[in-house]
Amino acid sequence: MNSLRTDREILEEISHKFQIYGELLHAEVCKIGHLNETYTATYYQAGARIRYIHQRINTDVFKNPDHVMENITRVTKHIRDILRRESINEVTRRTLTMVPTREGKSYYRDINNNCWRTFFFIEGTRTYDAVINEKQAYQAGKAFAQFQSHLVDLKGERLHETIPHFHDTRRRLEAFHQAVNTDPFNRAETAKREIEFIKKREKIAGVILDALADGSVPERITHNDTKLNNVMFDNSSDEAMCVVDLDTVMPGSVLYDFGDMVRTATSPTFEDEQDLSKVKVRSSFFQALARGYVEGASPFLTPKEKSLLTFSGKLITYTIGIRFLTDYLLGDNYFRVHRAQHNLDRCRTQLKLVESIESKETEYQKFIDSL
Ligand code: GN1
Ligand code: MG
Repeated sequence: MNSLRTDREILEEISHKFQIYGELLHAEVCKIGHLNETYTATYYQAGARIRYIHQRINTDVFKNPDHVMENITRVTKHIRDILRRESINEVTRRTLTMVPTREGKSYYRDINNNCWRTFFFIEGTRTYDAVINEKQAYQAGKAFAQFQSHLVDLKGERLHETIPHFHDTRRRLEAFHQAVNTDPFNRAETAKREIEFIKKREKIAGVILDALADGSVPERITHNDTKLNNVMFDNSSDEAMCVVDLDTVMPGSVLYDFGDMVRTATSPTFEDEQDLSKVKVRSSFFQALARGYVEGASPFLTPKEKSLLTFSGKLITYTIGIRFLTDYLLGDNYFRVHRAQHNLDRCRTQLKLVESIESKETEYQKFIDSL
């Protein structure tokens, strides 16, 4: 049966479908992200070892892989053109490079309807699941700001919405309420405090949505998944080289991007830390991140956007907390889990971070205003 094929067999097949002509030596699962399946594959090609990333797109989440790949193709080409025009060195370490299939397509659909795509592996870089020093927070802020800035002048049709209403906190709350009310796995009892916490703060849900709707915050092309571990840092200089995971690049608000950086680049902990006493936004990291972001985004950032940056950190963290809890209540179908209550643990860290931001919100925003 096909479903029983080993990773090796699957990757052997995949390896002949892309414009890679060497022999596959070995491949490893790359434990990154909660959704797609990612492999690092080493080939022997023209006398050298060369690595690629093969990735199976999660089509339950990304229902239209053509749209995802069209967006990524346009965006990476646009960035590559800018970097070349500016004579920046190491362009293929600074933006993702897709390897097309032998038929010239952006992805390969296998006999089981799995969709596979391939990128150059960016050598000499690494990712962090938790931030270690302020310089990294600064670098991450700057890297995502630059990414947004590169896309300000992308011409042509509006990008596809690869996941409609992705950061729509109101809709996320509706789904949450439904999960609490139906409680199909009888888990609500174990999350009483978290449910209350979320209900108490519902009024913040519409702030950015309303501002987008009335035009006071502009729609822009944004990354939408700006977790710290979507930044590749150079092994020796620790410079942020490249931002990856471009599946959700689509029209949105830069505020959500900044918010997700606050969520992931200011606490010393992993997203699923169980000791909540360790989970907190540290001021010096927040400041470094904000400095990097505002420096990079100042050419386009409006005063209104700037005034909502701290709030957006709270809002997106709250929103992701809601999503983890909803998934927990509904039986963990969306985010990959590795232990019992994993999504509940993830929700708890998010809510702890929300509290942590709340306690310093005015101070943090004052700092941003001073930049
Ligand atoms: C998912 O799996 P990953 O790291 O690409 C999710 C994000 C969440 C994140 C939480 C498409 O991202 O929205 O913030 O998990 N991506 C999608 O870690 O839902
Ligand atoms: Mg992602």
